[in-house]
Amino acid sequence: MDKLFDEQLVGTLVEVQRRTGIVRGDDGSEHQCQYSPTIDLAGLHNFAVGDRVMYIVAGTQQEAMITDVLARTSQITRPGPKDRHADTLILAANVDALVVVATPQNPDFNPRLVDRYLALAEIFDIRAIICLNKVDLNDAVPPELQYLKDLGYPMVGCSAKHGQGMEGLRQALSGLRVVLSGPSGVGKSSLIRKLIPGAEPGIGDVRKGDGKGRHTTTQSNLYTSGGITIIDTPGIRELGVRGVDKQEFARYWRDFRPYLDQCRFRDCAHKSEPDCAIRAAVKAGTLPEFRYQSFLRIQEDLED
Ligand SMILES: Nc1nc2c(ncn2[C@@H]2O[C@H](COP(=O)(O)OP(=O)(O)O)[C@@H](O)[C@H]2O)c(=O)[nH]1
Ligand SMILES: [Mg+2]
Ligand SMILES: [Zn+2]
Repeated sequence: MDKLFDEQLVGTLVEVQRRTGIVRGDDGSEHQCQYSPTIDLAGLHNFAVGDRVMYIVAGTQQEAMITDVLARTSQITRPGPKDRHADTLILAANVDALVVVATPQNPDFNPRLVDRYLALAEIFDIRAIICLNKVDLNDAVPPELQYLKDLGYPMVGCSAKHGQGMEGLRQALSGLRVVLSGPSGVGKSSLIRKLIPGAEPGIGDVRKGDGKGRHTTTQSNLYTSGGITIIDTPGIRELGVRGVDKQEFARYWRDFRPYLDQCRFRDCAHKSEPDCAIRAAVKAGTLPEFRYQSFLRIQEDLED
């Protein structure tokens, strides 16, 4: 007997393709759905992996379809092409934490990049967790990371290759939906493979049915295993700090906040202004030079 009304279900978008999206229902079943043309994405910019959606499953009368998108609790965004500022791209939706992956060596430890991702997490208003991978190569914690840990950013040391610290990382990520960030080569894909058995990060999901991997690097995927959910999104490397008000930028540096009201000028850029509380704190050694240098470098990229 035909149902009079199609039952709308709630699920999570685990893969976004051009004309269809794969929705995982709360019962674990997956459905390849069309997007209903009636959905108004204006405020949401685009469908993103991690979105909570309403959908109807395929029936005799119609194909499976996403009928609505629920409001996001958070989103990781990337500015569109430089000449098209308005085109913000949502890389991942409803993310609990940004994991900032760094290495002591191979590639060399780069505090500037760590600071950049930490600032992005503050901008997106999601928590950050620092992951020092490849501790098998060198188990000394860089002093900059120790400083950031003391500031309150959780830090876990591990080795995706040899297994040290992986249990600690699992515990730190347990119950969270995370995105791994960091430059190429720090071990993001290796960590995902370790945390999510069967995941093939960077080459698309392996569908259960046919077992064929989709060999594309542009698509994002959502993986879940043992209470950890990871959204693997290739665009994460191009994350740039743009679209942020230059005047407000210093607020995203957690350790700068206590000083910001003490600069002589309200619109102090903390560069060469007299009586700048930030520069005074750096000079006095209360704020570390590396944080200030990261700040200047990234602030420079922002438009006035
Ligand atoms: N020694 C060591 N090498 C690792 C570790 N994790 C990853 N690698 C290696 O680092 C290289 C880059 O790893 P990959 O996961 O592709 O990094 P991604 O670019 O961040 O995704 C590969 O050759 C990995 O085998 C680790 O914990 N220790
Ligand atoms: Mg990778
Ligand atoms: Zn100042």
